[in-house]
Amino acid sequence: MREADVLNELIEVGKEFRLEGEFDSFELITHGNINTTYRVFYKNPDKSYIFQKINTYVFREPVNIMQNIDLVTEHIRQKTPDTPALHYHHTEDGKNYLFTGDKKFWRIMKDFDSVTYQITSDPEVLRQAGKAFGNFQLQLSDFDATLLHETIPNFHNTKKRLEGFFENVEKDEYGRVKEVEKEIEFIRSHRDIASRLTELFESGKIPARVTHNDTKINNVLFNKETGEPLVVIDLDTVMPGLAAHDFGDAVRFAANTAAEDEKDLSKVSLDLDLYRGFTEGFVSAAAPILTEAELETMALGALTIAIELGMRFLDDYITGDKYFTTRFEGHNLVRTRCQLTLAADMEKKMDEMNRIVFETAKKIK
Ligand code: GN1
Ligand code: MG
Repeated sequence: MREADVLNELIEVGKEFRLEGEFDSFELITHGNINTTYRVFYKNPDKSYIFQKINTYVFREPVNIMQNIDLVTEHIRQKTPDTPALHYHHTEDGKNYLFTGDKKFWRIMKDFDSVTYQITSDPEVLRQAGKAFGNFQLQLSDFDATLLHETIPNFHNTKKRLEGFFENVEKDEYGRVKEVEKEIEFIRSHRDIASRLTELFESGKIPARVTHNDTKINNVLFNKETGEPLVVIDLDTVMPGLAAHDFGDAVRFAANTAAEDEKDLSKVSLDLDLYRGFTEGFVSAAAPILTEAELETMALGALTIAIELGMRFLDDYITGDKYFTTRFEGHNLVRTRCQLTLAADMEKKMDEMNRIVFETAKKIK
């Protein structure tokens, strides 16, 4: 889309939400892989907002997302009235979203004066992020999950995703399977271990919780001065899930020594100091609710999500790159290789990863 068209679109959307002041400028935020996000600046008074266009190919029922977010943020607000909370603006007819004539789905969130991290080598940052996601879990531990819409069914049902993936490999609709035999073989040989978490849940050994389900460190906003977490954002996938999913997704993103789409695989590995930082933050914050059986699945959660996401990227690659936003040809394949390399490294470090979880838990109890 041309810059001038984006500008006009944003101005029109801003008007529908009756924002104060005059439109000034905007910047595209490029970290998300699904929705399109802009930071938009207004003047007289000076204020900035986060405008998001929801990807309705991925989120088929976007109104349901907004209902979930309302309920969850309200629950958190009641528990911690003095801490910052997400706030969405409303249109004249009282809705926290806008469906435009051309079927685009928009929402506008209050912007926070904060810092975010894409990648860091500082374990303290991970400890704080762990605290934020552990707390999030704790705050929602008494939330009635039946109130939530399942915005993407079976989102972290790794076993089911694997079934779908191998069906798509059989179909090979885009003729790309021959390029990625090695990656498919890795996933095939890890099918059992990647299904274990789903099976533990299905057999009732670990409980379902209300989880965030997209715990990348860039979904935590930090206070610029104190370095403490301010607020957890991106609540689009808040749904019933497992504690190990939230723990694991955060670890596979933030304790990776490289970016999620690093091409040079020699840079990709799991950093145990970063891992320890996140574990200490998460486990200590969520300690009041985590069961022994859940603690046993934390490291497995990291391995599972790394394999699951590697498989999701590869699935998208072999089915024509329709789901994730790709920024260059073969982007999904680069992402796949990075996640699978990370998974292989985690596998070697599983004993140590488990030990760190238990050492941390012991210190707290
Ligand atoms: C997507 O767009 P973003 O960054 O919020 C994806 C996550 C993946 C992530 C990988 C709804 O999240 O599941 O882990 O990309 N979100 C959805 O970067 O599929
Ligand atoms: Mg997200």
